[in-house]
Amino acid sequence: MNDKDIYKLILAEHNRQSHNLQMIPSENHASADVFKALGSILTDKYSEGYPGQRYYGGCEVVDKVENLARDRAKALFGVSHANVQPYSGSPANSEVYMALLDPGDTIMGLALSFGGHLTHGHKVSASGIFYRSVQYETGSDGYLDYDVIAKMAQKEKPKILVVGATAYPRIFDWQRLRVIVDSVGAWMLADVSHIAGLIVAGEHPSPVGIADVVMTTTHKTLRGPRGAMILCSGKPSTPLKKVERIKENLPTLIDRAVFPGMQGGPHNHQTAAIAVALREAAQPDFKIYARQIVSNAKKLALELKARGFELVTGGTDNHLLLVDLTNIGVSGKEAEDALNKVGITVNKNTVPFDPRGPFDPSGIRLGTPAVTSRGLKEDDMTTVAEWILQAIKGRADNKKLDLLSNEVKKFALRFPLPSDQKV
Ligand code: DSN
Repeated sequence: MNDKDIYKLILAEHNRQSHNLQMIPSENHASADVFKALGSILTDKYSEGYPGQRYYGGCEVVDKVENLARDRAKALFGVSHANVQPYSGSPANSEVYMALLDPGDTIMGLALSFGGHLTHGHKVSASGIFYRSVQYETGSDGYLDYDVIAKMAQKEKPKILVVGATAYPRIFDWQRLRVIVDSVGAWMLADVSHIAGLIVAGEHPSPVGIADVVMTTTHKTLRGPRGAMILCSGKPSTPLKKVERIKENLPTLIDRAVFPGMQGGPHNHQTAAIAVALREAAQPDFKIYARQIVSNAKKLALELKARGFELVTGGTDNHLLLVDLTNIGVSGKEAEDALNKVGITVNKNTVPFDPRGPFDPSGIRLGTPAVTSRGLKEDDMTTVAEWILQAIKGRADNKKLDLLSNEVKKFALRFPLPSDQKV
């Protein structure tokens, strides 16, 4: 690479990732094939529009790429329509709102400080600025309280109920949520970005066939490139005729909101890399991988609890753990910093009813997708839990943190990143 400045930084990031354990639950390690597609010549091509209906010439190859990605998405998730063009999750959610709502309509989503997402109606995001937003919370036990959600829906009459989270360690009862949505005649959007890989592997119930629209990013448990997809069922797109906002028109409404509503040219290198990841996720060993993510998370939960850590909801059903550090007497930021020093990368996070602010909240969020991609198993979670305890306890002792950091590095290097593994 001629640009030595960027080359050095890429190497530095490669070293950081391979010397450390990445335990931010929304991160993962994509395969060498995904990287190859991302770094390909497809990045040079403009192709506004959809396969067979483009505003540019020379799209015969990228049409095939996009069709392959769409077909693989449809087969993997069991839907009849997939839009694979969203640049990432936040634009994808905005596109769903644009498809189904008018400005000022009511969005009801899980509050960010209770594990939701900015784009589920948080007041400083477009979803909270251009729409009327009402936010539900979890109960004091950290679980969603479906009765409370039902009552709020009756009172607020949302036009769309958004279900999904970035820090919720339990499964979603999609059927129960559908009953709530139907009782007020709203749309239901399932944002499964965090759990998509678990869903396709059968490790978490699927909202397909229950929610009206399913949105997922492609780089979390699904282990692809950064990107997103919007999935639904209904009749295929029709040419420029105006269409009503009814279920059977969902594909047309979504496609028009993505392009030309929100986006211009699709990122064809990203689309190709999504197709690669979807093929990988359809292989039998992906099921084993997803089962191991959950198994590792459950083991880590047990080991942390045995060391005195309190977990929101007491444990996990999925890939992530939310640790409330109040009883340990350390803040989320202090814990994140201490763990960063020893090479365990996590992120500070609010816990339900957090008395502290988001810049220095009471908790940390931990996840197992990335370390499972490197091959860590249940027994390794015991080692990791002990390091977490030692790093937090010894946070003021730089000598101790250095020793721990060497141990973590030695251990981490035994598990090469998937993109470095010989296949
Ligand atoms: N920022 C992502 C996460 O960390 O969960 C969600 O977009």
